[in-house]
Amino acid sequence: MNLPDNLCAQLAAAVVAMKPGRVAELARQALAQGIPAEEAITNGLAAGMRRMGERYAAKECFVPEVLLASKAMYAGFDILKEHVAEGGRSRGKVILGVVQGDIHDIGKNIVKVMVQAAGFEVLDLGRNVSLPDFVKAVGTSEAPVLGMSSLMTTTMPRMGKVIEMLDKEGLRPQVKVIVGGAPLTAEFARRIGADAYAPDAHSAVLQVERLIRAS
Ligand code: B1M
Repeated sequence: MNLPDNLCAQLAAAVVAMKPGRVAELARQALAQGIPAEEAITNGLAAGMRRMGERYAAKECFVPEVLLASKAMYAGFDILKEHVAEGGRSRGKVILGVVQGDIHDIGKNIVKVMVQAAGFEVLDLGRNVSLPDFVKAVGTSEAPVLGMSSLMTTTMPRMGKVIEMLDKEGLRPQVKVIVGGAPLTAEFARRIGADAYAPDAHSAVLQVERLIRAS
């Protein structure tokens, strides 16, 4: 049996079981065994939340259980995020936020930690961010990359609206836009005029690196 994989599977199972104490204990065990924090977050915590999403979609659980699972997820995340390898000197600034009407920020918070770990400075606007606030942040921060997250089919079109607003304000040439979130696809990102799409936190880092190189 591959022990690190097994520990990640146990972490995912403890998230699904909604057990914060067990998640915290397993997170510490993972670190003690030398499993990289990034791996425990991606293959353990995020995998557990993905599984919870499938259970919710199949009506095997309901909102209170999902909330308890996310509480358990954060019990591990708070421990592991302190151990994500630091990237050293800032390689550039990235604005991140979840679009207006959407409060799903677990994925965005994971992306944030991974992007910071890769050495980028993150200006985190939080969740339910109004469209003008994204535009204002681009104008005032002069960050070369804007990242938007959305978890709902009802809120994802707002990413396209932000891009249109950036265009209208003459700010589009100065910023590359990356989008992500479970319901998105590369095709959707292309259609709304984004410069990049990432299906997970690891590819988000690779895409941000590519965008910064191109800016
Ligand atoms: Co809600 N929810 N939820 N929810 N929730 C979904 C999204 C849903 C698909 C569930 C379902 O019906 N099957 C559904 C949306 C349907 C649709 O699309 N229209 C839904 C709904 C309907 C709702 C409510 C409306 C429910 C209600 O009140 N009736 C309500 C909405 C409130 C609002 O936003 N206005 C609601 C509430 C909640 C909770 C509060 C209970 C909780 C959120 C807690 C929080 O985030 N603080 C919650 C949760 C947890 C979920 C599910 C179950 C799980 C989401 C999650 O955390 N995934 C979700 C089901 C699902 O997604 N299948 C669901 C784990 C996370 C690690 O993955 O966020 O995908 P994810 O992030 C990944 C990648 O997508 C990517 O990297 C991340 C890490 O690998 N990524 C990026 C994300 N952002 C990125 C940005 C990037 C790049 C990559 O670049 C910038």
